Amino acid sequence: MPWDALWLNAHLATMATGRTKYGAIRDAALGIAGGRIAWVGRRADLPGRPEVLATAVHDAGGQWITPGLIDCHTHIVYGGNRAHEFEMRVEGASYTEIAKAGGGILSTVRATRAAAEAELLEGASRRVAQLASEGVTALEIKSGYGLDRATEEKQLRVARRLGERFGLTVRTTYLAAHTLPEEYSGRADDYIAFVCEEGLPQAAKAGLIDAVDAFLEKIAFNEAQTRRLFERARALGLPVKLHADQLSDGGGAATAAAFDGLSADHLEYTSDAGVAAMAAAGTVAVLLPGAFYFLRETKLPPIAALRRAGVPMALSTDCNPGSSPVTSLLLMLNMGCTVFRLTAEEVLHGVTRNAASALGLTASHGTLEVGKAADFVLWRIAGPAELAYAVGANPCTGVVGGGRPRVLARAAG
Ligand code: DI6
Ligand code: FE
Repeated sequence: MPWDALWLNAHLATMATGRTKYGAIRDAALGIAGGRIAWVGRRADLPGRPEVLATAVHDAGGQWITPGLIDCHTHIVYGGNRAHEFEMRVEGASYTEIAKAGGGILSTVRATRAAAEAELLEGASRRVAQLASEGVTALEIKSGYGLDRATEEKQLRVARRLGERFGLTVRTTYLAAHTLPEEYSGRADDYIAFVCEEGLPQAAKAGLIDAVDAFLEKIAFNEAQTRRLFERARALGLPVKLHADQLSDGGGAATAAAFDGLSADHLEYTSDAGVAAMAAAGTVAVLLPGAFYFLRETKLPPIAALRRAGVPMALSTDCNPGSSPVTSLLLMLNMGCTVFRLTAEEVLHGVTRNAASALGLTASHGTLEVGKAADFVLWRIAGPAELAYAVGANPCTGVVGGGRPRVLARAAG
């Protein structure tokens, strides 16, 4: 018996490059074995009778199957929330003003330092359950609300535990260069030295880091500080990514590209030169419509230029308490289309194939192709565009992760 399971009576959005939109195959079959995809194609082309080919045969009832969705940029592990700052902002204060007044990221740093590890795990679990209920099977989780050794590592340990608890693929990103902690006030270079010489190598040694990120911005770190950190990361064999050009053009896209960055993220203020550098380096553009919307930004990222240059575009929630308290990747598909003017096919590539690329997971994730992880989602829809179309709907009826059916945990709140 070659395969463990086979799905029949399904339409596949494989998201693989091919002749059809969405890499679609209608009236298809999908076989899996040993946690990997073993066969993808038209039902009519199956090499034998289903019962002979697989131990378990499932009827998908005419539903669509996509690859497991990938949320490639989250800060989902944090203490407290920032509803009070939202209240201030809607009454007129700006994000930058709140940050300068000691609020913003630093208020979440205080809450995250104070929270016990179990408390962080429970808080983040509610949010991760929400993402998983919409078909997310892999996500990236950043540190960056600790800014000291113990708390950064606490966040990263929670990230790893979330992966185990939910059976999800989790990629961790070390973001100690998120903002300057209060105890280093006026000494940003000293803080970067601490991060490079102690925080980063020690957390890496503990096996907690898959990639390194920084916030290159006027209210955070400058280019020289970012480069110093990236040099250290690359010397340790770790890939980099960057919060780039979110609130102003700091040359972030080009800086990420110069270090063969997996991705440059946000990009609202990225210049043509930054786009060209990303295209040359193969750096993925991670677009975050939730943050754009939530901060009521008006300057759109250079979507047309990215498209023209052939830069792969991914899309993510940026789930965080300050600028994007978003736990719906499906909502990001809709906003990617309505707010950023991406096509329905582009946004779906953005949470599958290109999101895998932003995490260095291209070989194993992001498309329905033989040899890749058996991570996929069943949807009660008439076509893939429906995933980007409806707001607040969740047509997910089943998830398979690593070849195993998932219980869809609906979040308590
Ligand atoms: N950019 C963002 O949008 C988040 N971090 C960053 O560097 C915001 C994080 C926060 O406000 O807590
Ligand atoms: Fe972010």
